This record gives sequence, structure tokens and C-alpha cells, in this order.
Amino acid sequence: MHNVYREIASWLEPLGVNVRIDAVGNFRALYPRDRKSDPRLLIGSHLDTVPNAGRYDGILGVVIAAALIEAWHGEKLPYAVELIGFSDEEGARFGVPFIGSRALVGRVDDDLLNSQDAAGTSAEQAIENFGLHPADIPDAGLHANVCGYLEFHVEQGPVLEQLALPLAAVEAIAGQTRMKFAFRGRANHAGTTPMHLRADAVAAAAEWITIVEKEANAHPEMVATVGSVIASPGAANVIAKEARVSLDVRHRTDDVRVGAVEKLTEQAKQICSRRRLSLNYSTLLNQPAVAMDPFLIEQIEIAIGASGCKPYRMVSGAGHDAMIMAEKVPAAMIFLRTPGGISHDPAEAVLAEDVAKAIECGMHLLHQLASEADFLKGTPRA
Ligand code: HGY
Ligand code: MN
Ligand code: MN
Repeated sequence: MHNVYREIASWLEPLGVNVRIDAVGNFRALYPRDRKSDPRLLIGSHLDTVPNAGRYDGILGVVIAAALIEAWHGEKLPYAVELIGFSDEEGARFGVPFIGSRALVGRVDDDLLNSQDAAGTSAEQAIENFGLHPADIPDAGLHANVCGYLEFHVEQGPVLEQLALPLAAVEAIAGQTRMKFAFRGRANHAGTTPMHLRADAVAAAAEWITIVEKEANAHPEMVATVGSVIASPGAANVIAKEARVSLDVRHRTDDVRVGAVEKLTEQAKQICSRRRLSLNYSTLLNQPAVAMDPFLIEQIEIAIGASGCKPYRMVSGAGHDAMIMAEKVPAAMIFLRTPGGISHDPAEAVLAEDVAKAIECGMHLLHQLASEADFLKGTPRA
């Protein structure tokens, strides 16, 4: 068993849980272990992260879920908790995010399994190399008794720090588009090729990247990022033949986001035809914005109040597994303040007292939900 699984299992097994690693590498632990047929609340987040990451994105939500099980241990609540540590939420390796949570909602398809990493290994191959069996992926699906999903997560932005609040309820998660573009020109000698005779892939990509930034600035609350630019052959004295470029566009309103993506794709085409380059592009993710469950948002705000904090609700610019889980069950998130507002970087921070507040809020929440029979039965609410 991978050491992160072993570590979490070592916290939980003394409490009486049964741990399993499902077919896409999600860590799953049911507590109490003998309550298989009871209503089940899923609490967790993702175990993976991004290159050169901080220490809290994802994993903090799994640690808080484990802390809640530990704090609850021995109490009799009318439902079980399944702790979940998703194996791949970021999409850092295969470019396609939410592999772990998509397995729970039954959306692992051939496109996803055939997506490849930089070395050409497919996700399916990676699953097999890890000792798991893609044929078992259907068994990773949600248990029929799951009544809801809760995720604790660092805010990853500046809002709660500016408001001097430790916690917030997430009301919605912005939609996001992820694409990859290949600008293809002609390699040539940097010293002998006159400027007007060039088909310079990096110069074309650079022109487009400034347009990406301009387009995002033209829409309030839009963010657009080119996080990766790979030039080849990548020598200082060779005009680049190819520039492979990533695009990440996010906005709370899907029409605005999709409209901007279409415009940027069109502009990439125009730049390439004017500069005598060719263009290849593909969409890796077109994830609509997702509202969190209104009932659970209310319950979270009550629990935040019961923890002595001022309730607050906000939209998440970051994507989360909760937006995938919301396809099948009521889903909601609790944000923790991010001092410095930095994330996806080693400077990412969290305050110990805010983590304590989050656990206190979580305990209130677990007790509040214990008396919500309709919620536990999974009765669809109007
Ligand atoms: O990129 C994101 O939205 C998140 O960190 N997965
Ligand atoms: Mn992240
Ligand atoms: Mn995350």
C-alpha cells in the first residue's frame, strides 16, 4: 500500500474502519465499519496536488475528515461516514482533472483512460502499473446510501483573510475550460533568417498570450491563465518550430466563459494564418459552473455560527471534486482562510486555530445532520 494510504490508515484503523483502495486509487474508509447499509455521509478531498505545491491543497480536507471521525469516535450517530481521499483531482499528470471523483459518479470513459502523460503512458496503463484493475472501476461507484458529500478545503485566495474570517460556506464553484494549443511554424537559423521570412511559433504564441490576458481583463471576475509554454526544439539560436501552450479559463457564468474561449480560439487561428503557421488545439475539460446544495450551505452557516464565527458564503474560483460529486448527491464545501492568499506554491499556509475551528464546525454539522431524517434518507428536496 502506498505510504500516504498507510499513514491515513494508521490513524483510522484503531477506530474501527475498513479501508479500501478503489480501482482508480481513491482511498476509502467506512466508519463504523459495520454500518454498510446505513445512510452514509462522504467527507474528504484529494490526495494529489500540483508540481511545487503547497502542503494543504486537498490533503487538509482528508486530514480534517479523519479528525472528525476521531472526534466523533464512540458517539452513536444515525449514519455512517465514508472518508474519501481522491487519487487525482488536479489533472497534473494526464491533463484531465477529477479522475478520482469521476469514478464515483460513473464518468470514467475511454477518452479519460486513453489520455496520456508526458511520457506517453495512458491513464489506463498507469492504473495497471499501480497494481489496480480498470475493469473494476464500476465498483468504485457511489454506494446507494450516500446522502451527501462534504469537503473542507483551503480557500486558496485572499478573500477570507481580507475579511478576517476563518471559515466560509461555498455557494458555487466557477466553471472552467482547459485546452492545449500547438502553434506550428518552421524551424530555421536564428542568425541567417530575415524577420519577414520567419514562421516563428514562439512569437505567434506570445502574441496570442497577451490577447488571452486582455480578454480576461475585459470581463469582471474572469481569470485566464497560460501556465505552460513548451518551445521546440528549444535552442536559443533556432527559430522555434513549435510552441505547445496550455489555456485555463474560469468564470462563474458558463456563457461568458464559453464565449471568451471561442473568441480566443478564433484569434489563435487568425494569428497563425497571418504568420503562415498551422494550429492544432484540443479541449481537455469543459466543466460547467456548479451550485452547491442550498440545504447543506444553510447547515454549514449554522455550524459556522455555532462555532462562534461569522457565517459567510462565497464562490470558489478553484475547481474541486465537490463539483463532480454534486452530479449525484447533495454536495457542499467549507473553506478555511488562506493567510497570504497564496496557493499551488510552497508558500500556501493555514492557521492552526482555523483548522481547530473547522473541526469544531464539522462536529456541529455532523450533529445537526443527525436530526435531518429527510436528508439522511436522500429525499430529493424541491
Ligand atoms: O485548478 C484547480 O481549480 C484546482 O486546484 N484543482
Ligand atoms: Mn489545486
Ligand atoms: Mn484542491
